[in-house]
Amino acid sequence: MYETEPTAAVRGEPGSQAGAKPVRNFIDGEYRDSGRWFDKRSPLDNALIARVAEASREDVDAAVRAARAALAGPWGGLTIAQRVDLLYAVADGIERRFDDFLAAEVADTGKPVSLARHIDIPRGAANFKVFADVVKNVPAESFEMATPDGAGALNYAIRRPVGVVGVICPWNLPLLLMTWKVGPALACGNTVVVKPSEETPQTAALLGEVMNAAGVPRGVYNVVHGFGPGSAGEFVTTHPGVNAITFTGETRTGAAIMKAAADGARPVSLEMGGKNAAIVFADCDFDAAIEGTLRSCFSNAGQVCLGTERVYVERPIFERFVAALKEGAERLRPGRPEEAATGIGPLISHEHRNKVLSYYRKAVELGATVVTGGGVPDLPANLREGAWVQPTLWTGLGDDSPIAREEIFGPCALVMPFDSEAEVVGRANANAYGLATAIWTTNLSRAHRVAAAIEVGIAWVNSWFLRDLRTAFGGAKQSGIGREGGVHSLEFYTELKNICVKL
Ligand code: NAD
Ligand code: 6OD
Repeated sequence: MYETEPTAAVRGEPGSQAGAKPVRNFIDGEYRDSGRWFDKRSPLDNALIARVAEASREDVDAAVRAARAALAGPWGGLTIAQRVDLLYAVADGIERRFDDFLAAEVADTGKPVSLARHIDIPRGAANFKVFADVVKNVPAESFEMATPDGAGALNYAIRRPVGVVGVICPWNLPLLLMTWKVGPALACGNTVVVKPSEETPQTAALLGEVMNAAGVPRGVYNVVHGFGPGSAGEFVTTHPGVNAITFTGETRTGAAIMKAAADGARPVSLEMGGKNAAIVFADCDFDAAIEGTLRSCFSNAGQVCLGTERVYVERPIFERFVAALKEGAERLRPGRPEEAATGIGPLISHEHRNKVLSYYRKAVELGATVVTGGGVPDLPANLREGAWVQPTLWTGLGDDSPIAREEIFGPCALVMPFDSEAEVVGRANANAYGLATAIWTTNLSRAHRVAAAIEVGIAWVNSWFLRDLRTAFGGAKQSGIGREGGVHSLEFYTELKNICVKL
């Protein structure tokens, strides 16, 4: 096994180094340096690719003040139609600079170009258009009311922005997940201070150029780089000028953010971890279930919150299913993002690889059968310094093992047999998380029954990660608080005000 020092983004001295691109904070419509810089290394080969300006408490304060000024000024004065036009211009700007966003996202994550081209960047643009359409088209409620004098009263509701929204983002789908929150926040008339993951600073920074080119007023979109505790993440979430916080990331981090938000009783929307189960019944379309399960286990090197890490397979097809999964996993070639044959990229960092490999070791210690993988792939010399792991499948462990209970967030899954519908529903639900599930069956009644019984926010039947952005998205149990998507985003990003008029 290849060993190296952890090389997640680390703090460094101010300044820039040869070959490393400077990535700056974007505050009040301008790119700004700061007194501290940290390194961003490529997950592919550990090369230093960027030096990132770490925002100080003062920088975050400047960003929040700019966001408040924009609310009170040019942004707050726009009509919905004017805001909608600007958000369409932002989406068009992302599409015009598609290749720049693609290059930045692939450089930061090492993910295959084919994946980022089809998912990350198009969704970055779509997130602005969809929520512009939502605010344009969704009415608010009204109630006519009888009164004793017979004249009556009319109640009607209007929506107002919540104010400055802090947006704290993870590294796995950086542009997609950031715009999934910034799109609706701006559509509703808020301003934002975004804290991208320290691992993936580039696309959030680049979006500042698009905002300026589209004519979005200064201060509406701000980006502050840095880490969590003692850094920009904490400075944003504890800032009293931030009115609401929307977060995507680990459950433990979400809990820390919730505590910070308690000061000032500020609302939070939390999209957090998962330990998602796929449930494969013997009557499934076998090939479709294999294709979908391979995607849900291994897309983005398993770094998708909705991804499958527990696969329950009905016993009559268990051996055949495991064999077909193994064959599919072994077809996934690790390689450079731009190569057409590349089927899987690296993990985001050596720090994350150390975590994933610790589970690979633990599975063996616990007595798992390693069906395939379990280590680090053999790679050409120019990639050996990267954060690579093999796609891995295990059998032979039960639901009580940490491999079945804890989120690993790597390209791996434990495959387990089951004998009845009631049994598998109980086992899938016996987990602290409740984000997503994928159910594979041709029995329509069973599909509806099981989808209703599984304790998750999102259940797919005979598909996975098929998204209609008008639908509710979020997690049950420890996977999240609140729902975003379509009109549900309006619940978080606006204050609904009732006006009662006595006639
Ligand atoms: P993370 O929680 O480590 O970090 C997320 C963000 O929070 C980063 O920007 C980080 O700098 C910041 N942060 C960390 N500590 C903080 C603190 N105390 N205060 C303020 N900010 C802080 O998550 P990650 O490793 O970047 O992402 C992977 C995790 O995200 C996985 O658990 C995955 O399941 C989850 N995720 C969930 C969803 C969802 O929709 N439910 C989507 C994507 C990822
Ligand atoms: O598709 C989305 O809107 C979304 N929030 C996906 C989350 C994926 C998690 O990694």
